[in-house]
Amino acid sequence: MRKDFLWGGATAANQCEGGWKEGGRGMAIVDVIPQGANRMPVMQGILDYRELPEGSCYPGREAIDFYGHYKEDIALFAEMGFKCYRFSFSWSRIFPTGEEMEPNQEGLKFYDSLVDELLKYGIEPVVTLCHFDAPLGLVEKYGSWKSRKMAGFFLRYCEVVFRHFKGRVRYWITFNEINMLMHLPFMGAGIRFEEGENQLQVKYQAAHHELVASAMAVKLAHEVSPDFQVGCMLAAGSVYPYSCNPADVWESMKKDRENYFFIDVQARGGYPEYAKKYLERQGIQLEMQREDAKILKENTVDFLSLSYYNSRCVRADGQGEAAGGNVFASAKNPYLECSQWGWPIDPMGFRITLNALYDRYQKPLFVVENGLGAVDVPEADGSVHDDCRIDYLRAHIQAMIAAADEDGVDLIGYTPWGCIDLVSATTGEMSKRYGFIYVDKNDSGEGTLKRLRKKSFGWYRDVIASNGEKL
Ligand code: BGP
Repeated sequence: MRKDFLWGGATAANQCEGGWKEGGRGMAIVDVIPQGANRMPVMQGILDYRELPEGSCYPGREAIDFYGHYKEDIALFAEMGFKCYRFSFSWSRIFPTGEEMEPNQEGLKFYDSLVDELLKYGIEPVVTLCHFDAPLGLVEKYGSWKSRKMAGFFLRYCEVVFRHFKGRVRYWITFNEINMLMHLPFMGAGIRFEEGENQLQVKYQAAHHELVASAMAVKLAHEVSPDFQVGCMLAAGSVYPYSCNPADVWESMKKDRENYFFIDVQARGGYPEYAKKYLERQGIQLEMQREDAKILKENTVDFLSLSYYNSRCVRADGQGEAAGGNVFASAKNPYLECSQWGWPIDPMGFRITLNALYDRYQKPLFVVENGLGAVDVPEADGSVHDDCRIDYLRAHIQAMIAAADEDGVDLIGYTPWGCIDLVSATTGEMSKRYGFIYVDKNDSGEGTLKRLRKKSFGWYRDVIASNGEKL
């Protein structure tokens, strides 16, 4: 691996920060996403959070209280030797309702302190501007990304943080897993559907707004500092044909394109022909402004970031078993084992995905999420033996190193997801743990929030120290 490879870890404000009422923070999308059976319909935008029963539990509000523990947590990251740390700013901590003309100074102060703490240890901050997040005020008043106005509010927020953190933060990611908008539109983008609304139309219109906003953010970033590196972010995972039947192969290509669409716009600078034809066939007409095509064309991203948890699989006949636990519809791949949450485990697919993305875009890749969600139970002495996580990460790191060293994929860094246990995005559980650091909190919200080093903690420290040679 290259000597300056950025080993680190990743979290996001919506799932770890908590402190929902601290420091003048405004309400955010995550604050109204409940735990339990209502979670999925709310995230899908088909159940209105204002209709939830009283007493619903909202795990993101406190999360693991990174807000109150960040110094302790960053010290642990430093102990593992992190070269970088990916996290997100909470937009509503900086613009509480989204509409203020001036930022909330207390919010900026919090991130000043967080960023300075990282820099103190020589850890490079990698900031996601919008990780399943937006001020609830903008959701309520404008319908979030349904409205073009959202781009203006987003840009105001970008302008403030770009100028404020210039010289301290270099890597920026615009929208986390931008393609998640198609699957969990409320969680991803604050979209709630009205009765009878054409959902596909709404989603693609919102996507257009985000894509234009992302390109405008790239433009602004480069104006503020030529040093800034701005990336897009894809929930990646190549789609395999279930068989060599050409119908399956064609289906897999179409499925891949549903995801590539976003990155084709962000990295290549315009709507691809297949997407224009698809939208036309679906009867979708997007409202675009005259300058949009130019903005998209002239402001492509500097790098591409991605999450990879698993590959996907598709059958043209739609028959057979579905892969469990997956927000992306996928057929069950008979060659793969699955995690406790039913997500397929496919390290080879990681190498395939990295190669496919690099072949297609020829831009540096940054792996900003990967990992295994699993149950961990601390022993009486406080040790946590998470060997299955080590096995998962070892195999994936090997595949990633092969992609870099044998295939020549240009890789910037690797930040496994949930380097410290945090709230699961899809399930809202604490028990779906990804961390090298255990956090004492259960699914009912009880626990001391105490942090413990898992076995993987020492293992990953050695991986980093040997630049991936000691696995
Ligand atoms: C990605 C998100 C993360 C994260 C991860 C794991 O989709 O970007 O926010 O949560 O998946 O998913 P989960 O938490 O559902 O296990």
